[in-house]
Amino acid sequence: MKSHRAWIGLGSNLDDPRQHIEQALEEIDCLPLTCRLNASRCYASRPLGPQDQPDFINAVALIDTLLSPLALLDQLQALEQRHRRVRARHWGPRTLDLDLLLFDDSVLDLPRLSVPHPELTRRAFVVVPLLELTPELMLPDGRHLMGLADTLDTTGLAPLLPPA
Ligand code: ROI
Repeated sequence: MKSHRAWIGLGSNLDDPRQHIEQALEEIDCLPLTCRLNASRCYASRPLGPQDQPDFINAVALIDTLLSPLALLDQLQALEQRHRRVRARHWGPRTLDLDLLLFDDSVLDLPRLSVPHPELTRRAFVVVPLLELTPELMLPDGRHLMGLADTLDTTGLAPLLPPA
C-alpha cells in the first residue's frame, strides 16, 4: 500500500487552547495507519472573523499515512468530537479545529472535502507554520508557498516557547 504525506492545520481558542493543541498532536500520532513526522511550533494568532473571541493557538502537523483522504477526514472529525467541539456559531470560538490542508499533490473537490484547503494561502496562521515545517513546499498548482508568504498580514502572529 502506498503511503501519503499530509499536512494538518490545528486551531483552538477555548478551554486551555495550548493543551488542546499539544494533546491533539499526540493523538494525531496515534491515528490508525498514521504516524506524525513533524510538527511546527505553536503560534498565538488574533482571531480571523469575529473579534469578540479569544486569540487562537495554531500549529501544523506533517503526517505519513496509509489512509485515504476521506478516511483521514473521518478520523480528524472524530478527534475533534473527542475534544467536545461545538459549532455554536459560524466563525466562532472552538476547542479544536483540524483542517486537512494538503494531501500529497492531490487536488480534491468533494462535497465533504476540498484539498488544498481553499483558505490555505490567505491565512498567515496556516502559511507561517507550514513554511516552518516545509520551507520548500510547492502547491499542486506549482506555486511555491514561500513566494506567497510575503503578501500576508502577520500582525498578531507569534510563536510560543516550547512547553517546559
Ligand atoms: N482565526 C485564527 N487566528 N486561527 C484559527 O484557527 C481560526 N479558525 C477559524 C476562524 C474562526 C475563521 N478564525 C481563526 O475557524
